[in-house]
Amino acid sequence: MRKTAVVTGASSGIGEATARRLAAEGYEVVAGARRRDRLDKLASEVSSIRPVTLDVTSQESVDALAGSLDRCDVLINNAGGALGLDSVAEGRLDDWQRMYDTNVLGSLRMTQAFVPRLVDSGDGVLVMLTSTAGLTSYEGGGGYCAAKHAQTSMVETLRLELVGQPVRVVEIAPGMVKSEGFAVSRFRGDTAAAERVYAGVPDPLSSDDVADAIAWCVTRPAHVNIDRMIIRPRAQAAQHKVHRVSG
Ligand code: 8X3
Repeated sequence: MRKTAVVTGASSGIGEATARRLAAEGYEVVAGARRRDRLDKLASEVSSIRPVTLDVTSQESVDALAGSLDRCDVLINNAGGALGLDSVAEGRLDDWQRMYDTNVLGSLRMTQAFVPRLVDSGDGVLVMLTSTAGLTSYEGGGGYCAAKHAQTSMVETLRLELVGQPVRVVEIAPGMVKSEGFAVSRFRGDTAAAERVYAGVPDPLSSDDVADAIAWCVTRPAHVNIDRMIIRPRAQAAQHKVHRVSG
């Protein structure tokens, strides 16, 4: 029986790229997201991808998915994102709440629902998509950095708590990724503002670069746990140190 991977936020960006990549690695992939039309298109292109409507902010939705699956070998907690680039002093409470509910509590809901399946699989892998924003704070990053720091803490705690169980716990912390949607969502649809994030950066990471890193971690032998992978473009030496060329 083929191994099953569940990917959240699979309708675009890193989630979609990871669903495609794990399917290519031989997994049956359950691709979850709210935007069902996009998932259906993805599934029409890749036969081993099964689309499921999933809202990680809804306990009912998460429970319905967990109850419908016979097995889960790999869980990719990818759903989430950033909203706004406001200072802490001026940040909108509802943005913070939304970021916490998707990134942190969404990952928690999925983790709680799927850890028993991962244990049952005999070689489970849980991958948490955090960010370099989970390791370093930056101006305007307030709510997003706080949410990503919480996820980093959650994944560290989980690894301690699951030691002795047949489950690997992996954190992927990407830096600057030019993915469809991330910056556009952060700037509430302002595509010009989103483009400025990457202006002059020779080669930001792509979603495929991150999916490649995830696939490598997941496909290591069962006793090899990659605790955390920090992955940045060559042009980004640190959160604030980005090489840009003009023209
Ligand atoms: C995205 C990286 O630098 O925009 O997770 O926070 S950053």
